[in-house]
Amino acid sequence: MLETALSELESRGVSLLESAHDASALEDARVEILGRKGALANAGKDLAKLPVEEKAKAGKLLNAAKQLLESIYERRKAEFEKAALDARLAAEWLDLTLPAPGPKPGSLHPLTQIQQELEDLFTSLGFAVVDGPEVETEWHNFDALNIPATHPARDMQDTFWVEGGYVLRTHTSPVQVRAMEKFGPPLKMIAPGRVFRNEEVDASHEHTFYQLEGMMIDRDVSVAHMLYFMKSLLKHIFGREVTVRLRPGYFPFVEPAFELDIQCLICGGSGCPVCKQSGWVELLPCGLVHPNVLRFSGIDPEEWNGFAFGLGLTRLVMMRYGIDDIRHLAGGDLRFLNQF
Ligand code: FA5
Repeated sequence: MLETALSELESRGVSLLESAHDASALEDARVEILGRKGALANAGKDLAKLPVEEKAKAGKLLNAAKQLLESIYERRKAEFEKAALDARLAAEWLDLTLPAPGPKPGSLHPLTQIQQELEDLFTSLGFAVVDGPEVETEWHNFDALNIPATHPARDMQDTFWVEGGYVLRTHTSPVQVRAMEKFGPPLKMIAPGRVFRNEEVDASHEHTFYQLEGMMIDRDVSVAHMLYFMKSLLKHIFGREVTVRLRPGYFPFVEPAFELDIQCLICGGSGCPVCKQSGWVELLPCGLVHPNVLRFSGIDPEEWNGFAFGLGLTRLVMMRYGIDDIRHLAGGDLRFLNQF
């Protein structure tokens, strides 16, 4: 009786273990057949109840069945372990001979790109590119530009004062003064750079922004010369005619003074937050250098005269690329910068 039962148990075990399709089905089969409370263990209990003379024979059969089933289990377990390892190796395979990806290439900030384009243009026109300090003397930033301490024009450029009579420069115009002092006439120079103002920040105003100063001192310089260079500048940057308007302006260091505005390229002139709904953006104030400014820098205004302009470089970048908020340019957000 027990012999028949054992042989049935053996074939059921063989079929369960052989047909397991994955490691977890194999484990289920092991528990059912070979486990502590499994079919073989139960058969062992039945065997204990047999009379002594039958016990030895049945015991041998049971052991043989156990060995067979255990060997099948071990073989199948090894098969699944190998398959799992192969799959992992295939998934994690790495070609160590491939060249490393290396650092991501960066690109120049749009402000730097336009600054460099303008430097190239103006050097080709015979201008020098000069630089000045960002922490300026009060003299260079204001007084030498015909803006004495009591002049109301100081209020138009409220700034950050540093102890000892220094200011964070409010414009690039002090570089005109330094260039006149250093080189004297005749002079053709541009000065791109960072400037600072105590400013209410909005879509078109930053407290820290960039300007590009231009100056030419020679004999018989006229407004026509000035317009020629400013038009060349705009044509170079936009590659096409853009609508501008020239209107009277006021700066103590030029006389006559003009404001050159560009029709807003964000809204096409219909009005938006960048142009404060006016359709025009202040971009390029300019004028003929005031005789006092020449005199302060040791140049004789009877012999020499000149023009100067102060381009809003950050605003120019906004117009060229259609950037509708100046704050994008200082944010350092790579999602924004990667577009250029
Ligand atoms: C000046 O700073 C004069 N130094 C320009 C000048 C030079 C006039 C030489 C005559 C001769 P203004 O404050 O307008 O002027 O600034 C010049 C330009 O800088 C503006 O037209 C504008 O385009 C830009 N700008 C001014 N304030 C800001 C600001 N807060 N944020 C961004 N751009 C500004």
